[in-house]
Amino acid sequence: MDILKKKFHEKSSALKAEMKAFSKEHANTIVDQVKVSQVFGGMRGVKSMIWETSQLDAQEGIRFRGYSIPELKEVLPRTEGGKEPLPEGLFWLMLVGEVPTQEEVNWLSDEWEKRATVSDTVYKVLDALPADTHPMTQFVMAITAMQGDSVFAKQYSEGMKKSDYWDATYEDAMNLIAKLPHIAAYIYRRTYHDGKHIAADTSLDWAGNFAHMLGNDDADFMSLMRLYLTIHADHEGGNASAHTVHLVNSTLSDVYLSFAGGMASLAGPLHGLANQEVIKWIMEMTESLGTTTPSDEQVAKYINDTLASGRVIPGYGHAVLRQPDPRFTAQRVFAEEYIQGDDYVNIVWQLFRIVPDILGALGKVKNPWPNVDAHSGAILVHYGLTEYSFYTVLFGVSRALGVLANSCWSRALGFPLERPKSHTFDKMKEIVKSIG
Ligand code: HAX
Repeated sequence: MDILKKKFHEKSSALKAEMKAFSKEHANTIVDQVKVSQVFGGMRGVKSMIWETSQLDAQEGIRFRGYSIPELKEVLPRTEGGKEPLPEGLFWLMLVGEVPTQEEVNWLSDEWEKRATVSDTVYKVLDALPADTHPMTQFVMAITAMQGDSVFAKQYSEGMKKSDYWDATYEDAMNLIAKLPHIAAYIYRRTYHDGKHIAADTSLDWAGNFAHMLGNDDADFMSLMRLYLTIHADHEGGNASAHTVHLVNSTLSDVYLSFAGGMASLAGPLHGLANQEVIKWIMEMTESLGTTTPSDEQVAKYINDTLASGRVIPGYGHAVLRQPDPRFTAQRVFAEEYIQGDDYVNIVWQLFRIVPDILGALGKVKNPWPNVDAHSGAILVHYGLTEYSFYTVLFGVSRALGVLANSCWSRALGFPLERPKSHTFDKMKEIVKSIG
C-alpha cells in the first residue's frame, strides 16, 4: 500500500468510527430548519452534507483544512526557488489533513507521473469531434471515455465488499488526477494549435508539466499554473460542481462518471464558465469603446448597459460569499507581483473599483463583490493563453483535487445514497397551510 493510501486508511478508519458514534448519539438533534424561501431559492444555506476538505465562511472565504489561501502559500511545499504552492501539497492536505513534507510532495508528483498514461482510444474519441466543439464538452467526453479504466467499476462487477470501496475509489481518483493535465493539454493543442502536441516533461511537477504541455515554458506562467490549480481546487461541498460529483458518486457511480457530471455542471455560465464570460465581456467592452484604457465613466456606462440588457455582470456575486473572494485577492496579489502595465489586468482592477457600487445600488444583489472568475482571464491573456473558451477546463483540472479527495472520503466513511425530498407546489401550499 502506498504511503498516502496507508495514511488515508488510518485517518478515515478512525473518523468513520467517531462519526458513526456521533450520528447515532445525536440522530435527532435539529441542526437546521428550512424556510420556504430556501425551497424556492436553490436550497441556499441548507445544512445537509459533510465535506471534510474545506469550509467556506461568507465573510472570510475559503479555508482548506483550516488554512486560508495566504497561509497555504506559506506552509505548502514549493518547487526549488519557487514562490507558489504546489497543488500536490494541497491534495495531500485535503486527503489526510496534514501538511506534507517536501519529500512527500515529490513522491506524489512522481506517483501521478507514473499513473498518467492515457489510452489511445481516448485521444481517438477526441479526434473524432469537430475542432470547434467547446473544450468543456471535449473534456467531459474524454473523462467519460476513460471510464473503462475504472478500478471501482471493475471490482464492483466482480463482487467487491463495501469495506473495499474506499480503496478502489482512491486508485481511480489518483489515476484520474494524474491523467487530467494530459487530456486538457491535448484538447487545447488540438483545438487551437493544429493538433501539434507537446510531450510531457517528466522532470516537472504536475502543474509545471501541464503548463509545458499547453506550450508555455515561461517560469512565471508555470508559477501561475501552480497557484491557479491550488486555489480553484475546492470550495466546500454545496457548490454546483462539487455537489454534482458528490451526488453522482453517492449512487456508487465511479469517479470517472461522477467527475464528468461535475464538469458538466462547472460548464454553466453561473458557475465555472464565468471565467470565460468575464474576459469575453471585457474584450467586447474594449472593442466597443475602441480603447483598452477606458475612463471610469465609460466603464460605468458599459456596466449599466449590460445590466439594462438583462444580463449579469460576470465574475461578480456569489451564492455564499459576502466579501471579495480571497481567490480573487490571491490572483490580484500574483498580478501585482509578476505583471506590470497590462491593460486587461488594469481593467480588472478598475472594475473592482466600479462594479460593487453599481450592483449594490440595485438593492437586490446580495454580494456585489468579485468572485474567483473576475481575475483569472486577464492574467491568462497576459501570458498568451488568449483562447478563453478553454479557461473552464483549467478550472476543472484544479477542481478534481478537491472533489476527488472527497469521493475518497465519502466511500471511506460509507456515506449513503443522497436523496433529498421534493414536493409539488400544491403539496407545498398544503404544508404551509397546515403550519399556519
Ligand atoms: N450581475 C447582475 N445581477 C446579479 C449579479 C451580477 N453579477 N449577481 C446577482 N445578481 C442578481 C441575480 O441575478 C438575482 O436577480 P433576480 O432576483 O432578478 O433573479 C439577484 O441579484 C439576487 O441574486 P443573489 O441572491 O445575489 O445571487 P444568487 O445566489 O442567486 O446567485 C450567482 C449567485 C453567482 C449565480 C450570481 O451572483 C451571478 O449570476 N453572478 C454572475 C455570474 C458569475 O460570476 N458566476 C460565478 C460565480 C462563482 C463561481 O461559481 N465560479 O465558478
